[in-house]
Amino acid sequence: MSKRAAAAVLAGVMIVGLSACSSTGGSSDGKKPGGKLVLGFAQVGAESGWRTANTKSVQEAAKKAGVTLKFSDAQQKQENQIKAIRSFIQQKVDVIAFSPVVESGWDTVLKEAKNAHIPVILTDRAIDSEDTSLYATFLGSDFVEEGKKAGDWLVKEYQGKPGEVNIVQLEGTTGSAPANDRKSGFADVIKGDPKFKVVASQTGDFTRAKGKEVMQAFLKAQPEIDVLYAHNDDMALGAIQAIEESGKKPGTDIRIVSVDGVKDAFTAMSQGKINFDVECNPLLGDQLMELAKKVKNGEAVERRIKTVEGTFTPEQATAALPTRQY
Ligand code: GYE
Repeated sequence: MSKRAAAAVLAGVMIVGLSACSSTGGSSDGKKPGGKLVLGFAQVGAESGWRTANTKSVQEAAKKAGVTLKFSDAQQKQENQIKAIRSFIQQKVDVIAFSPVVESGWDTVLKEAKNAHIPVILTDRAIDSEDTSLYATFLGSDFVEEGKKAGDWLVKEYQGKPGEVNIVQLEGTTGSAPANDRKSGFADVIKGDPKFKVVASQTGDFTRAKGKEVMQAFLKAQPEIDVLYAHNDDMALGAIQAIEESGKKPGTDIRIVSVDGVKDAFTAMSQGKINFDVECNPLLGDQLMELAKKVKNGEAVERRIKTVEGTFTPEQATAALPTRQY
């Protein structure tokens, strides 16, 4: 990160920190006496279309629910997220919610939240801590299932067709739950048939720019690529540019399966450039606000709340495009 960006993050954390004095203790209805429920939300960053939709959903839902939202953007860095969570603890927010950049390394800061009696909600991404008392609930998708859906499509697509299928994989952020799980779910399904070969697999950090860059490297190093499996749409969209610039036709010369289901990917599908998209729902805001109120009130909540999602063929994506929200 540049010094300027680092200073901006620090300034953001400090501004959030300064408003600490206005917080007072909570009351039993989940609100400050005479005030609103204060939710500290530590977001991953702004790396993808999915993330932008998720942020908007959380911000709009907070407004609607009368929740005061303290929002922090970690720019995909765990250390920034830890700083933001510490700052929320200092400010004595009522509830902390966050979408962990990576799965490991959260115990210390979450113990601090626990000691301060501030309930924590995981949204979107999980952590791998054995101490499940460190968070009240986890709201988000089943990423292993998403990887399996991508694999199932591939198996069906190549059923009865002879010859090897060379696959390149664009992985999400290293160490993140969606990257780990989408990779393992997919691998589990395709391992049943030796004709499927993952010939190259590398992280594109969930961004278009990196997706393009890594796909360019794949195209140079791999003489035969049949399929691209991208862990999110933004990387697939970046890779499409690389494929086109190399003189190949995305969706035809190289078949593409991706995850998320954002509008830009649906547009690419309607143009025949992506062959299958596994949906991952970013619209978690309303459910998050409801959960925040409940955990603040000490009400019981389910430990794991899975979002309901489907899959899209190009025909289905084209039909859904006019009304797609994100
Ligand atoms: O798929 C990707 C984003 O955690 C589910 O993060 C989320 C993932 C999503 O950057 O586009």
